[in-house]
Parts: sequence; structure tokens; C-alpha cells
Amino acid sequence: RQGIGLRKLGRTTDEFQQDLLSNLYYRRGTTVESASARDAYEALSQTVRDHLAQRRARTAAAQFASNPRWVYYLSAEYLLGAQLEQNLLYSGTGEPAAEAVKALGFSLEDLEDLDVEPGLGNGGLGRLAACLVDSLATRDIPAVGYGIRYDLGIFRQIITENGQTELPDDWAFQGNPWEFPAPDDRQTVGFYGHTEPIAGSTTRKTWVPGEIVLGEPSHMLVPGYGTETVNIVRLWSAKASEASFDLSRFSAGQYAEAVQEAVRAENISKVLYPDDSTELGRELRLKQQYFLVSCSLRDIVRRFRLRNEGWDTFADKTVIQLNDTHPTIAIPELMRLLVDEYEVEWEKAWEITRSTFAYTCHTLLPEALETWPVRMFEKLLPRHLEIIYLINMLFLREVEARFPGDHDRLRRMSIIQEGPERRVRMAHLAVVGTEAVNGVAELHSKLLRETVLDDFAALWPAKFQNVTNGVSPRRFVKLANPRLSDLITEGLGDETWLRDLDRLAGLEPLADDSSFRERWQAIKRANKVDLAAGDPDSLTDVMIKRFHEYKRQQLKVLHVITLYQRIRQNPAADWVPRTVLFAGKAAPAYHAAKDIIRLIATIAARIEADPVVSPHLKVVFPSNYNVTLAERIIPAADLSEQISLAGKEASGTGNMKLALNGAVTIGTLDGANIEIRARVGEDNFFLFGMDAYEAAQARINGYHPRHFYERDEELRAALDTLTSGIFGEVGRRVAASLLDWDEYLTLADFRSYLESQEQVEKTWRDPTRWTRMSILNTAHSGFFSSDRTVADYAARIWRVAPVPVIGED
Ligand code: DL6
Repeated sequence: RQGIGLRKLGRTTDEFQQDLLSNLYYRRGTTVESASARDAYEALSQTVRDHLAQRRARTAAAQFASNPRWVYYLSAEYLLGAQLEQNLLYSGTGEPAAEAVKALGFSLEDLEDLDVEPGLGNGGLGRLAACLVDSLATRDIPAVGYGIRYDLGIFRQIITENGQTELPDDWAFQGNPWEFPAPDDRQTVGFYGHTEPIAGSTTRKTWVPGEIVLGEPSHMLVPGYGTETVNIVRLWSAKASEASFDLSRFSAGQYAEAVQEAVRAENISKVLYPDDSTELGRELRLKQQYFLVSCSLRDIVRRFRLRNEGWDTFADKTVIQLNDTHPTIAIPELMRLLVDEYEVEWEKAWEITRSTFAYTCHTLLPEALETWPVRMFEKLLPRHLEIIYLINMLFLREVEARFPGDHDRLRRMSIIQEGPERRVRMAHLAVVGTEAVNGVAELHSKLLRETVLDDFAALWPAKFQNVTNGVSPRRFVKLANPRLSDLITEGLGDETWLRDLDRLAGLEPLADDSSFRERWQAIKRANKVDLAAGDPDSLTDVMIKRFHEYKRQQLKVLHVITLYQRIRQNPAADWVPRTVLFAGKAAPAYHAAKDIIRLIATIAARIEADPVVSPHLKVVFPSNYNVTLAERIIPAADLSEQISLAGKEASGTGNMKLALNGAVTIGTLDGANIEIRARVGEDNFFLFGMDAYEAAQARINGYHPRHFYERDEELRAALDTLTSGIFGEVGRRVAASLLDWDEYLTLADFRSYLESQEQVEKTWRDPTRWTRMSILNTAHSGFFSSDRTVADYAARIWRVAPVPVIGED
């Protein structure tokens, strides 16, 4: 097939126009006269996609020709964000596209509004996956991201005074122009059934599944920025096999029964679990995990086989990164494929497996460390359980050899948790079956080694690493904040900072330039006007993230109530006007988090209706926080609230996005806050609260929230207000939970937080000082580019090299 080439797509307005029209006619089947906005959107997206697809063709040719070591990123979640604007930027077709759609009678902005983001993730973990695949392509690293194409993404959230309501997110209802279905690459996935011994072998078995489901892939293009490379994310949809339709029942008029099995099969990729921390021990979720793993591994093996023979080089050519424990069944699955299907000796298979995988942990919360009941595994994946038992037996032998007679250690480290209900500990399996384990910020990685995974770190110290998270500067600065990006480009002289974010440090001297500061300030104000959340001259105080008690939105609520009371007591004082913006979703079954949402909505309405307080304080809570909304809020933020209890937030990435856009952080010494503060400087960060060791000690010493309640008059007043019921029953419940237990030591950090907020206000009154801080936050946040994160993984964990794609331009 060599020598076959493609007509190159042109980027002049005329050429783009022609291609747009041909897509409108030939793919969309409509005409200029009758084209709706939807038609124009689809044709435009296809035209832009074609530009990426031609780069994709060159990328695939270059990558396969070099037979490289590939990175396969396995993630149950991807929050990719809206595609059109990004792909216009990455394909360099923004200008001709704007002209071409204008000629059709539409504006680019109108069409961008039709671009629905695929909400295939819950929060930080899913968005991180999206930033990493962006940076993998930008760094020219041959990579494929694997995931699940959920029919329904993260629920759509509506906020009213009654709190959060969830609606299904049928994101691809009108189609998704960004994906390429590939039904020919479909895989077969087994579930249930039983295993049978194979004569003459002690390790090999035959698994006879009781249910077969098909996995159909489609892929989305992931372009690199400022380079030719276009990688892909391959997403699997569950399809029923032909055999699952029961024709005889259908003929007998039993219509529901006839399709029952097919419905059950397709339910696997029906819905994303809107839950990112609590353990929902449901069989369907385990099915999803195995479905992702089984389809992806077969695809990885197929790709390996295109250029390689045997198994000797598999681990040299393949690294599979497990994004948290969700895809950890890949470890026993690869063992099963190698041992049972390809007849590789157990020891050799184990060596290959262990050196193929790496595992990223994203949490410190014990309840977020997945475990599955043994009986569920036994039923759903009987062969995998046998393999896990064998892995565990051999592993515990290794531990016993190193620590003879230490039975307690064996119990603690075992992959199987003993107890009334035996469970499989997925994090232990992930550590045992991988070459490298990493946390996502320095403190997180340290706490993993010292607490959650301390026994494993003692056994294999070299296995544990840190790779601090990062975010894409293209999406979160260039696309989200075009005004600021232009000013940065002007200040630095060119746009290369978008691929080399450390260059932002060159802004530092400009913090002392009054005209630059004025322009910086004017941009922040213009972004606030666009957001239209409140008075653009007020301090825009932003807390945007999932709702979880450890993140302590309740601490922010106590602050708001205190401000409310202070203003009411002294309305004539010179108050710093504030707009407090909350956004985020709570897991539908997480009642305590939903209570906090409802309380905020109640307080917001009450303040709005209060003529004394409302001129100085406003609380807003826009519905349905997602990537698109984040891109509007972040550029308008003055203050970034990162107030989790120290030792609980693994990293945070919103903190990085906000700092990059010149918001100043008020935060605890938690997650990546510590690294942000170290870089932007202590003077440019509002610190408060206990550190992780003090917090752990406070619990050990016996923590009594009422002690703080009794000693702090304002805290008492705030809690009494909640208890009084003026903010409804929900206020009473939140107050009671804080006074009775306060799991995340909110009351202990209250005073320190308030004092730090007073420093915020003092600084805000000095616009020169504030703007300097804001500029310096941007200037010193270059480290938090996901390009750096990917470079770290590539050098220290993956040991992969870029494969540049030679351009034709
Ligand atoms: O690593 C990405 C992101 C971190 O920044 C957050 O701190 C962390 O909470 C989040 N974890 C999850 C789900 N956790 N689990 N398991 O989203 O990961």
C-alpha cells in the first residue's frame, strides 16, 4: 500500500468553504438553502475533523513504522471537554472556518454552543486523563487512551432552593461528529460460567463463560498542539450478541422477555457511575471494569502482533498505565490471556505482566480504596479469582521470606481481606502486579508511602514514585481565557509558552509594570462581566469542585454565615464586596454532600432577599458544573478556595487551573497546594489551618468539635444560626453533624480560616498589591502544565521516547 497518498486538505477560506459544502451535501445530505444550525455544526465539525484525520493517518504511519514502545492509558473516565473549539485551535482552521460558516449565515459562536461535551467522568480523575492524553499527543508520544463510551454521562445537575436534582445526560442524543465507530474491531467479552482443568497442567485452565457480550469501539481523535501528532482515545460500547435475542419468545408475544438478555448486556455501558469516592459494591460496576479491561487488552495484543512476534518483547513495547484501581483486573486478565490462551509459562507470564503495568493512585480516603466481595468475583469472573489467589499465594511467600513469622504483616498485605465477608483489595493487587506506583502530588505520594501503602513501600521502596498532576494550558488558558493569553503572548513576545509553560516565568518583571498591571486587571474585570455572576468589581471568591465533606464546602458556608452576621450587625461599615461562587456536583446517594448544596442554595436566596446584606455579599450557585462551565468561571476568579482538610485531597487540579489564570489561592497545606505555594511564594498565597500531621494528631488526641464551638463566639453564632432553623431543616442537620462529630475537623480550622480571609480583604483593598500577586501566580505556575507531568511519566515510569511525525506543510 505504499505510495498511496491523499489529496491534502487546504486551509484557505476558499478551500475550507469547498470542503464544508461537500460535507454539507454529501455527508449531511442537505443544501445551503435548507441547512439548519445543526447541519452547519455537523458539517463544520466533520470538516475540522478531516484536517485532524489526515494528520492522524500520517501519525499512524510514522508510529507503526518505528515499532515504538507504546503507552496505553486505561481509564474508566475521561472528561474531554467540548471538542469543536479545541479542534479548531489544534488544527489551525479557526479563521477559514469562521469565514466559511459566516457565508452560510451562522457564527462560529452559535455553532460552538451546539457542541456538547462528553461527560464521561466524575471529576478530577477523569479530567486528568483528558489532560494527559492531550499532552501525550503534544509530546509526540505514541499512545492510545482506552475507556468506556457511556450512553449517559455524568448526570445533568439542576440547582434550585431545594438543592440538587439529577437528570440523565444523553450527551450523544443528536449524534457525536467527533467519533469514528469501528464495528469491525469488535471484541468478545465473557462473564460468569465456570472453569475446567486442562490435563497435564497445574496452572492453565479453561474458562467457559456463561454470558457473552460484544465490545464495539469507536475512537475520538486527540491532536497534539503545535505538532503533527494525532493520537486516539478508543471507547468501548457494549452490544448484545446475536444469540441474546430470543426469537421464540418474541414469536410467542413475550416481547420484553425476548430482549431481556440483550438489554442486560447493553446496560454495561449504559451509564457512568456518578460516584467518585464511596464504594458502590455493585456487580454492574465490576462488569464495566472487566468489560473495559478485556476489550482493551485484546486490542493491545492485536496491535502488538501487527509488528511483533512471540512474547519476549511485549513488555518492551508496551506500558499500560492503570488510572486508579478501576482497570486493575487487567493484571489477572493479562495473566489469563498469556497462561491459558497463549500457553506462556506462569513465571514468564508474571514477569511480562509485572513489567507491563504501572498504577496511579488518586486518593487517600480509605473508603475510596476499592474492594470487591470474593463471592461476587467468584460468580462473575471465576477464572480471574483463581488467578488472583495464585498471585496472592506467591506474593505472600515473598513477604514471608522477607519478614519471617510476621503474620500480622501477611494479613495486612494480603490481596484478600479476611473477615465475615472476604474481599479482594484492588489497590493491593495493583501494587503487586505493577512495576511502578505513583501518587499525584508530593504530599500524597509521601502519605501513600507512610500510611495507606506503608507495608508495600517497606517491601519495594523503589517502586513508589511521585508524579505531580498538571493541566493543559491550551484548554485552561488559551481557550478558556483568550484575553489573558493574548496579553501573555504580548508580554513574552511569542506564543511558545503554550508548549513550554515554564516560559511564564518571564512575566515576573511585568508585575512591577503599572500599565501591564492595569491591563491585567482590566482583563479580569472583562472576564467577570462575561461570566455575569455578580458585580464585576467585587472580589470573586470561587469554590468549584465535587461536593465532598473532606473538601469542606461547609467551612466556606460557616464563613459566609459569619460575613452575613457581621454585615447585619454593622451595615454601615466599609465592607469588601464579595461574590461567592460555588459550583460542583454531589454523588446522588451522598446525602450529607447534597445537604450542603441545599444549604448553600437556601443561604444564597436569603442573602439575595436581604437589602442590608445583599449590596455587600452575594452567593451564586450555577447549575451543572462541567468542563465547559469551568472554562467560563476560572478566568473570572480572584480567589481560589482550596480548603480541604490537610492530608485528604490527593492533589487537586482546579487549584492549578485557577492559579494559572491569576486567581490567588486561600488554602491548606494539602495536595498540590503545597507545591503551588512553594512556587508562587508564601507572600502570594493565603495559608491557613493544620497541616496533615497536625490533623492526624488532632484525631488521635481526641477531637471534640464542641470545644471549638464553646470557645469561639463567632463560630458559635454561625452554628446557632444554623441550629435555629432560619436556613431550614437542612441547616440544622449540617450543624448537628459538625457539632456531633465533624469528621474533617472543620471547626478546628475555622478561626485560622477567618483570619486568613481577613488578610485576603486587606490585600484586596490594595489593588496594586493584589494584581502583583495575581500576575506572580500565573508567572510561577508553569510547572503545572500536564506537558511536564507527561514528561515526568515518560522519563521515570514509562521510559518512552517521542516519535515525531514529519509534517507535509
Ligand atoms: O489525580 C486527579 C484527581 C486529584 O487531583 C484529586 O485530588 C483526587 O481527589 C481525584 N480522585 C478522584 C477519584 N478518586 N478515587 N479513587 O477523582 O483525582
